[in-house]
Amino acid sequence: MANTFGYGAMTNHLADIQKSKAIIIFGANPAVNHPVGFQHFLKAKEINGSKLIVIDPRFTRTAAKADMFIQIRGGTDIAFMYGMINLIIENGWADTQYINERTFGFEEIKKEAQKYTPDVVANVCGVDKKELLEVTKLYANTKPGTLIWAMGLTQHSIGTGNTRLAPILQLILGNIGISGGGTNILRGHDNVQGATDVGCNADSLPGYYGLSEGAFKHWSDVWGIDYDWIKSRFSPDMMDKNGFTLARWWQGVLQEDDEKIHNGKSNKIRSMMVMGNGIISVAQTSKVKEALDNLELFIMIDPFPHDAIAYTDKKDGVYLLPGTTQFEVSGSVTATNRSGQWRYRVIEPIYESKPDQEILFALARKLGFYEEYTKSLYNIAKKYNRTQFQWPEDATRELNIGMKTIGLSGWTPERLKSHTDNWGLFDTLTLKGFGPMQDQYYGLPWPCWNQNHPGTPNLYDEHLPVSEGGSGFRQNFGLTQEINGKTYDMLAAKNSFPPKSNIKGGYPEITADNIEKLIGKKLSNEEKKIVQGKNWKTDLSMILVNKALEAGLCPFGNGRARMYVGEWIDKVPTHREPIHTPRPDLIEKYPTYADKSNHWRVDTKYQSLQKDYTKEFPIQLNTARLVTHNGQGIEARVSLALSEINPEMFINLHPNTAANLGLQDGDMVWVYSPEGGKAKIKLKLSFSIKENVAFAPFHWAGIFRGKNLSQNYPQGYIPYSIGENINGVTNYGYDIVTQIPETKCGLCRIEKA
Ligand SMILES: Nc1nc2c(c(=O)[nH]1)N[C@H]1C(S)=C(S)[C@@H](COP(=O)(O)OP(=O)(O)OC[C@H]3O[C@@H](n4cnc5c(=O)[nH]c(N)nc54)[C@H](O)[C@@H]3O)O[C@H]1N2
Ligand SMILES: Nc1nc2c(c(=O)[nH]1)N[C@H]1C(S)=C(S)[C@@H](COP(=O)(O)OP(=O)(O)OC[C@H]3O[C@@H](n4cnc5c(=O)[nH]c(N)nc54)[C@H](O)[C@@H]3O)O[C@H]1N2
Ligand SMILES: [Mo]
Repeated sequence: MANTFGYGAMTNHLADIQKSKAIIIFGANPAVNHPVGFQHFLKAKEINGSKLIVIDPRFTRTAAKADMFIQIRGGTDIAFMYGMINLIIENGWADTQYINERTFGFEEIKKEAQKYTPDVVANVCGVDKKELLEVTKLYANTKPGTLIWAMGLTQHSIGTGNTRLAPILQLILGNIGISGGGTNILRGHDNVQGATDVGCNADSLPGYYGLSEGAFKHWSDVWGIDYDWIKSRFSPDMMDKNGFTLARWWQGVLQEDDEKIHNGKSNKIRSMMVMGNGIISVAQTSKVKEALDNLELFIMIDPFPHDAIAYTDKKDGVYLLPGTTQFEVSGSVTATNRSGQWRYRVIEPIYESKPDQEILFALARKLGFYEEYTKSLYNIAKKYNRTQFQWPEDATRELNIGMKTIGLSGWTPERLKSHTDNWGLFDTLTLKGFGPMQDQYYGLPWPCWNQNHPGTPNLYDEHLPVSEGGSGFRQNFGLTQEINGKTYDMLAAKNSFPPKSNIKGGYPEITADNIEKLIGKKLSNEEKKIVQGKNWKTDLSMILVNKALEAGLCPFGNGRARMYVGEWIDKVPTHREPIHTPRPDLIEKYPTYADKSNHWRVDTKYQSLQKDYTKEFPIQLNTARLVTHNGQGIEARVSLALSEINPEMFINLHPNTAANLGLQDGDMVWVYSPEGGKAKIKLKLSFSIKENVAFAPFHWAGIFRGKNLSQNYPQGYIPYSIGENINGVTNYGYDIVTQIPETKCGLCRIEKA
């Protein structure tokens, strides 16, 4: 299933934020969710005099540290960013040279931005137009500026549009590819970057290769197994299709409504194995519960007693296998800034718990494909004259062989270990190493092209040679593109290239066919034979990558960043009202998408659901995190100490809203959703949100529609703190590309219980 919550990567690194002169945060609360990383924001302010700007519907702990805080209406960031872009262009604050040399599609963005005059933005976003002007003036004129986002931008039906427009704003200001700049997406779980990179997504093989025949052939090559064998494992029409996502897998079990499933011959999902996910942490948990009840087999592999056990009424075919924690395993993980870390095991697995990979190996044996599953590991062992593979080192070596796209060939276990071992020999501000670690960046942030490459501290930086971590933009989208019949060059302009480049301008990605011309040298006949028909992504010999680097060229070429995507529904990012909007008067002007059939194997509703709900459901519901709890919450709610700090589920309302509803602080209230969900929660009054907005954390479970489920946990394993799960009331609504749930932006009604 897709990692529904994964979005992008940091272009720069956390310490690099200290070099920013302006920091603008859209929909992230690092003081709470990245409290260690937040030290870099505070240092930027205190040491570098940086200005901190926070755009959030809620006055957060991060906002409390801001120089400027704009309390935006949830779900309207596109309108706000276009408002900024419009003012930037009008006032001549755009970096025209950068736009001309390194980007594509600016004129189309300009056209869309012109619609967002300060008056329009004030109306759509619920902000003062003076605030928009002040923020824009400050941010556009204080450089370098870094743009930070996290879940406040992504968890929307227009999440993809949000995450396209934020980098576009940075491109227009020339803020990408410089130290102190960039778009820095603060990632979620430990190793979520690594999990995305290795392909825990339903739309790609490892390394973002996709699901094409070429992608399968590449990985067959890496794994040393027959492409035809892999092909034989799929029904013919499903091999290249996206899978289900975590957000909507339940639709693959339930078939009772008008949203069809498109799962080929297999039809319904009958069993599910969950490894390291809370499962009821997505919207529509009553549907999740129904789907769990209807599975034939449900297996959870987790170090803790999973809340989903309490949720389902299923009596048999439910298994909880004791998994290990990160302290009982070792291996490489990827940090939020793309740097690798080697993690050593702290203790042996305790009691009867087993590391995840042992469970997977045992399963592969039972299912009869252990040999194919481990073939590449045994092939690597052979190269080292061993009869057994070495876990986890050989798994990392497999990534070195296969993951060209993001440049993991330089991440050998030996190098990663030496970074962890010599942790104290790196500069904490620049990541540069000293002594034996000289000429390397801490953790070899990817792309780390080969075993001599130092890693890439900041992406797309044309101030450094490629061999020292520099590059232009990826040349991914063809040599030319058309807009309204006019053809545009997709290679970077003549003057735009990193130092020491053999080509003084843009060039395509490296292939066997173009390499001699680009590097200005001949390959030997033998080299030619080896790389024939390959490109830099599929050439396991490393000849193409190494030769490119020697000529100062980047394997992925030197192209233009794309602001306009002709083949997408929103060719440029487009503001659309949330499906459940508190401003139904704006639906006509900013309608949501047409319903989408076969969206990650299920039909998904947009326009057919969008209408005026505000009479019955007048309050906008925002959900997010607390510092003491984590994710679905089981890890913290089985801790007595953490449970004591934040012992109970709550929902916030502004005192005026509460008073209008006849409610006071401490009342138990029923929260109702348009989809028929309800939850009984304690009311806490707060000035951190505007009137007619509610805020709730999503960390609780164990009470469902007022009913205590604690007898359903295994004996002796009832969490210290249980409560209603707010995802019982978060609304239907999913992103048009990734299908992430619209959990930041629904509607509800609140009544005294
Ligand atoms: N203590 C703790 N730390 C965590 C986690 C945890 O559960 N607990 N979870 C980890 C994970 S998995 C993740 S993904 C990260 C998430 O890190 P963050 O994204 O920082 O997490 P949230 O608190 O969910 O949301 C951030 C902010 O988005 C705001 N927001 C909501 N809607 C909008 C909107 O439409 N526009 C704008 N501009 N802002 C909006 C919310 O009010 C909230 O303040 O945190 C990680 N760190
Ligand atoms: N309303 C609302 N809903 C949300 C969000 C929101 O902001 N609002 N945020 C969303 C986001 S960004 C996320 S990431 C999800 C988070 O939701 P989940 O991913 O469901 O949250 P976690 O509680 O982190 O679940 C991780 C599970 O993995 C287990 N685990 C830890 N280490 C290991 C290991 O090594 N092996 C195995 N097998 N298991 C392990 C933990 O015990 C835990 O049960 O919630 C999403 N849901
Ligand atoms: Mo997350």
